[in-house]
Amino acid sequence: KKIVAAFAALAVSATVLIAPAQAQDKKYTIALIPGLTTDGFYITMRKGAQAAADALGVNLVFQGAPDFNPVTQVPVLDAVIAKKPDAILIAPTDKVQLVEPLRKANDAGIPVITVDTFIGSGVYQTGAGDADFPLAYIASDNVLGGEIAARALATAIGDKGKVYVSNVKPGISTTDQREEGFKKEMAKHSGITVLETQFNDDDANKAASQLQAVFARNPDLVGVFGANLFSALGAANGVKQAGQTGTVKVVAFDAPTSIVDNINTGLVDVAIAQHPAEIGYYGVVSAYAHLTGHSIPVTIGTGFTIMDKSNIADPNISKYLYSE
Ligand code: T6T
Repeated sequence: KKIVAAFAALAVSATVLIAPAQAQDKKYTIALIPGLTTDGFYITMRKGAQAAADALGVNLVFQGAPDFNPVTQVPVLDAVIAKKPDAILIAPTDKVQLVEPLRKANDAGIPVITVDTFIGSGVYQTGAGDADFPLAYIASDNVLGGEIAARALATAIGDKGKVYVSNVKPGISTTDQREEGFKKEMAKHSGITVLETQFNDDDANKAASQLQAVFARNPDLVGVFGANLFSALGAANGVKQAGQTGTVKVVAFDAPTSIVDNINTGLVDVAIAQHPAEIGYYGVVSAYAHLTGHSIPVTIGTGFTIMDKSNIADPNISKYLYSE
């Protein structure tokens, strides 16, 4: 009898122990909406997000548009909101145009965290402005990235000559900040002239033609900063097509696998790899922490890895190349 009673007591305490654990067993669904689906940067971000989702038992939904454009991203966002996920991670494709569409998510009680890009000023949860409602912003320090790019290009061109920025379009927080950081740093280099920025709409072919047009107008062009993956690939192709490999120096933001060849052949001097997997990982962790009652930092800054001929063969460096 005594033994039976002991078992009964054990069963009761076991129930007590198990009950709260079961309450936390809710399977959360977190949606990740990238800037576009066919970009190694966001493909890598998804992998990091999936790793965190697997570790936490979260259901991750990845849904995006095929191009980097608010006109195609907003309907995707609306469709995601209609499915009522527990949280939304999103790389907004425009600082202003995504504010009202994201407010709908927030008004529907869906927590919003922006990854890579931000809306408004990017300073959230302050009560200031009309776009401070996202809970957190997780991204590279893009102003710093632009400064790093400028210093690398200045070194590559011996601190003198004409350069320009190949950029996507105005209104994107990341690429605007990279250009800002680049120009801020270049203002300290009196021998360098920064020509007018060329906007390519995230189209590498357009970036390549623009390089050739700028070079035709400025045969003394010595460098270009490609402010994102497609801008950089396009600008580098333009340099190659113009037969200027090694003469017109290229500093690239982002690190698709093709950058390895471009670095090894001397077409690209330096590539600044972001850590998109880290952004995705901490995006999911932050959303989960919030959903389970924990406070989260309002900004999380992720790092860079600088790649050039001297280190690109090192596995500790090449592991930061983006997935395809
Ligand atoms: O550079 C990344 C990202 O940080 C930016 O917001 C948009 O372009 C990329 O996705 C690269 O194509």
